[in-house]
Amino acid sequence: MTTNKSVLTWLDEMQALLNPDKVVWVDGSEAQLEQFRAEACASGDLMKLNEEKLPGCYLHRTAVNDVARVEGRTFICTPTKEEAGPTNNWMDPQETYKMLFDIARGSYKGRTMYIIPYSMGPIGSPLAKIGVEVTDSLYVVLNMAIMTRVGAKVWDVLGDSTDWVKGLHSRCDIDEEKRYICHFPQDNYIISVNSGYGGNVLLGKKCFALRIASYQAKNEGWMAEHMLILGVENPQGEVKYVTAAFPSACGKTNLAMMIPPEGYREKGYKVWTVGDDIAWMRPGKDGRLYAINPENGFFGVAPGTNAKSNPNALATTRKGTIFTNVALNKDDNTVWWEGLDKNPPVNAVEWKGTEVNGVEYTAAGNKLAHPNSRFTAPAKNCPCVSPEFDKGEGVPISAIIFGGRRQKTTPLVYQSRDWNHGVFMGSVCASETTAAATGAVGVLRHDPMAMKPFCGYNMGDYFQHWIDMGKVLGDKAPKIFNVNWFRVDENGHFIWPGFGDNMRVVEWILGRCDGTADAVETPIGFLPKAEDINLEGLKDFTIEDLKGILAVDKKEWAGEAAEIEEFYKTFGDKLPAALREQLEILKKNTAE
Ligand code: GTP
Ligand code: SPV
Ligand code: MN
Repeated sequence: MTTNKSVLTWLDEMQALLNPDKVVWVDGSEAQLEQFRAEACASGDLMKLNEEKLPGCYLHRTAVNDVARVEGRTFICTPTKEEAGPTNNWMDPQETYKMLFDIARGSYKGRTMYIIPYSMGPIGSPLAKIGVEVTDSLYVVLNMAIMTRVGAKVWDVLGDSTDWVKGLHSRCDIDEEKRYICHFPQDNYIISVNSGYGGNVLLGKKCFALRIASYQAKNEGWMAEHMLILGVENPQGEVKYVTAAFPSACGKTNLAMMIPPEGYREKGYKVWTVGDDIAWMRPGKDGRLYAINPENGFFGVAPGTNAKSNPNALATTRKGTIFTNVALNKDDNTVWWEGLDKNPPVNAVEWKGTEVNGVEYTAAGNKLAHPNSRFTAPAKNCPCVSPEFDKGEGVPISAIIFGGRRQKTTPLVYQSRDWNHGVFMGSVCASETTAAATGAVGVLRHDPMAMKPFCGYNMGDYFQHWIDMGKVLGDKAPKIFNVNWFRVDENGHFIWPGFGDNMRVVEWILGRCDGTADAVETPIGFLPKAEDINLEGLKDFTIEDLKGILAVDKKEWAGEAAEIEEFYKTFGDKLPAALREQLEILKKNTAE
């Protein structure tokens, strides 16, 4: 398959360490993948779903103790603790290699070692990068074949180069106590043991495309971000692109595939999906910032996805998709999850594998699907996938949007005064935690740029890198915004309708970018006046409701500023002076 010496040497080491019964090179061909699917079904790793209703689709159940990313067991292993910074768990690289190799030693005995060559980004794109993952899991192989570009072509592009990322995954015994997801940014090395869940084991995704890549990006002058990429086509046929960074399970896939409200569609507005989770961005020849999606599929949250909230995502999952930890409808061998429709199947198998009467089971308050159950679907299935999806040079970005789940305080949308203020806005993002990671749900925590779990180096240096990129981009830099779809009323209900109606906010954002939309200056930045957001066709939502979620409460923001001051202390001298200045401005603007 390859004669690359650095690859072959490492694979020899892996084979000696892991002691597999068999070694299989994944070539990416449909014939080989079909054989893998058959084997995975025979072993019970996958279950084939209804071929008529869901052609080429499968169901997988993880171990009950292995259903989400494990942030507490995720480590950045750099020579010094300072390089990993205050937002990461750190361990010493040499000690950690030893510990992990001891855990993995002999763990492929009786199993097959699959070798997966993959490209993050269109193969051969100047923005793409290559990784090699070894795994003992066919589920991982089949998911990687959807999520990345896998196959023999990758070896051709790699040639003799040593510029590739090593990834060792071993399921071992799925032992929680010995579960580790470790990154060695200086060595381009990832090791993941004792898990079989998505973000912990599909090493091209969070481990490479964010943790390792963010470190590479800082050194090489580009950006690796937890962002969707969306194209909005106006009635004149011009397409403008925005990226948006929201924490896990806070709406990236939904915004990336939204269907604009009827009034917009009638006028000729269209939305194109370039990416739903990760953006790699680099200044182009014209000085603007260009983004590619390094992935080739979507690993999306199933619960809440339905024909109304996200019809494009639902359509994307109707063929060639692997479902993880959703419920099985035994009547017709299809899948179900909370929020798909109001009819849970009577003859159901809940996500852990127990047969239940779904109607009674859910009525008693149980969930048939795990809250972090997911679909892995090919991007090419998506009805609104961008024609630019495979273009290696990427798309030019007009606006960068930050956001998160905030029940109060943060308005529906606001714009930064300039780049550095925008970086400040990203750095102080806080959001209520979700089921995408293990641990309590609904706890407000700081999640700068939605990168808290994903930045592979000191977050203080990451902030400085953002400031520096602003200097490189100058007046060609994207405009920066913050949104919050999640303000709630006194009964805890979301006030803003969200989903497709988020187009109304995106329209204002694009209007700000080309100078056609109005705004007022407030202590926290530029906000639309209520009249500046188009509410035409919206039912049960009045301009008074809008005013409520556009309100900026000076007292609340003074409290926020005090809280940010505490948060910023954790970065010590690594906090860029430019951000300290921004905090002083917020304090001054919100003082009585
Ligand atoms: P990751 O894949 O974990 O990175 O998540 P994500 O950011 O792509 O989140 P996703 O779009 O899958 O949405 C997660 C949850 O938020 C789903 O249950 C959605 O139904 C819900 N959600 C998404 N957009 C909105 C919105 O505009 N309003 C409200 N109220 N909920 C939303
Ligand atoms: C997230 O948690 O942000 C995801 C899913 O996109 S995972 O691949 O598990 O990280
Ligand atoms: Mn994500």
